[in-house]
Amino acid sequence: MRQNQYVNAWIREMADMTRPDKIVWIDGSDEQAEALRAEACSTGEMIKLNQELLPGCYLHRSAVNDVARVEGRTFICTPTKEEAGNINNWMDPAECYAKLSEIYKGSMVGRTMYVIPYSMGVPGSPFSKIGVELTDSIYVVLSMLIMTRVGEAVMEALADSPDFIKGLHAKADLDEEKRYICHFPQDNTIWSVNSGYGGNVLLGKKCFALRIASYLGRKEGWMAEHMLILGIQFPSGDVKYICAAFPSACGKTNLAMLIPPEYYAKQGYKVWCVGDDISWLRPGPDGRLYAINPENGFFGVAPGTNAHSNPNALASTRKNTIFTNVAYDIDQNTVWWEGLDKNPPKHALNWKGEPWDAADGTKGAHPNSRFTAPAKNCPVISDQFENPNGVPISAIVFGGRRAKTAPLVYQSFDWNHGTFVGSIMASETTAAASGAVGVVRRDPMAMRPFVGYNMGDYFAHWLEMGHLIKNKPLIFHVNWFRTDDEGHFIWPGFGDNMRVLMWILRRCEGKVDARTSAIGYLPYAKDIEVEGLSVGTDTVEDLLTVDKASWLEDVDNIEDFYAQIGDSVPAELHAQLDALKQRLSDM
Ligand code: OXD
Ligand code: MN
Repeated sequence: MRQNQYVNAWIREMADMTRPDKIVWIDGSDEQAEALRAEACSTGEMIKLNQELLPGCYLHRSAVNDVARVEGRTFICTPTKEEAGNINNWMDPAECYAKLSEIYKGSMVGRTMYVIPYSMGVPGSPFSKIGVELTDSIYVVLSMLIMTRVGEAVMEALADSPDFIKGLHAKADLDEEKRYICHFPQDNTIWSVNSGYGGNVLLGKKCFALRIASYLGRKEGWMAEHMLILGIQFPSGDVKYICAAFPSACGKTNLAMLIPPEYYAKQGYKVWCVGDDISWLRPGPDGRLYAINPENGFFGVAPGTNAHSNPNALASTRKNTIFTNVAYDIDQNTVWWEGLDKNPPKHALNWKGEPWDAADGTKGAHPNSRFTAPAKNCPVISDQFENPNGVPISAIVFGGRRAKTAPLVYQSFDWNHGTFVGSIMASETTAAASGAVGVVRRDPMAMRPFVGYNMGDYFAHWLEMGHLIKNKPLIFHVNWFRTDDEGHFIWPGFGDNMRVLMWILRRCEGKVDARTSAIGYLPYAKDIEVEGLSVGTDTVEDLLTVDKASWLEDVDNIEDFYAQIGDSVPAELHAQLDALKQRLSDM
């Protein structure tokens, strides 16, 4: 493989610290991957599943204390605390390097260090960026082979440049007390230690493609966002693209792969998935905003994925997929999770690898159990998925899980107001998460855990991008999660969310009127298509109401949140908040 002096020098330095027995370069070949799979199976790190039912599929279990991202142990190590801001955890870079060096020291003795050259985005695309991850985990290697583009072509694209993101991962002894996920944006460096859970160790994903990339985007005039990308194809063949940001557990993967309701399907509408989690966006030569999905696979939550909720995601997992922390069906040598179907295996192991009987009331799969599946498996993957120039974005959609406050959909007045709408995004905690139910967590642009610098400066960058994009997408907010007095969801959701997306696209084309409200433009209920739905236009009307009292309460909560972010919140957003308050008072 082509060598690069900067990569080599850095590997030497990291190997001097971690002291692996061997260093192995990952070339992206099937032969090498197959040998690593065999090795992982021989040590018990992975289980080869039934190759007739699930060809190329494997099961992996992470340590019981290591099953999710650890926000409390995730740090942004900028030279000053102010650059990281009040929402991020901050550590002084020198202190962090020193502290983690102690943990890394000798941690790979008796182990192999794998060198994974990878590209986020198609190698050679103007959007793409290169990373090299060093890891002592075969699971990480095999997962990165699914989630990113790995191997020779990447080193060719890097050529003699020093411009790559350096990621070091060591499992060490998986000690939670010494678990750290640290980012050094000024050094293009990520250090992750004492974890084996995907979100903490597949460094191309949240660490690079969101935290480091958001920092680079600000410096270089583009955006890294926690957004899915989908295309809606009209009967004419024309495709319009939408980016959408939702906090974790609000159905991003489901929306990204939605199945059109019959009403649209029979007219010839189709939906294509470009990405389910991350978008990199930059203005194109025609002044529009273009997006790529920098990833090459889906790292989806398994529980709840089924033939009704998301048949396309389920189909994506039927080959060449790694399942993590799901239940194991011993008789069939397959996997199972809550919500897959109503037939839990009779003879099974739970996600911890213990004998498990569904009748005892415990969970077979961990609620955050995952599948790592190649994007190309998805039956509705877009033919633009590999387009190096990305797809033009007509609309940006923000969303949250709100039982009462947010209406089904509204449109922002303009880009600055849309930035404000993104900045006040929020979700209410559900019974599925630990802690109190119904507590509002503000999650601006769904980026709260993922902005690699000061949140207020991130807002300023959004406002600045408004000047750089000549033909701006329109910005909307949706809420699929309003509930009735008994706590039942009112809107049917899933594929029927397309009905709302269609209103959004008609707004983008100037084909439908809207009414001005205190919070933005609201649809006329009659303009949301309800044919074939169990809910009618009256219910849609209810879903579009704006309750003054709950919004004023929300304004107080937003004021507190802005205060928490501090002085970096742009004056423009304070002005937007004041204007909202005024409009609500005038209601
Ligand atoms: C994810 C997340 O894993 O947002 O995508 O937590
Ligand atoms: Mn995500």
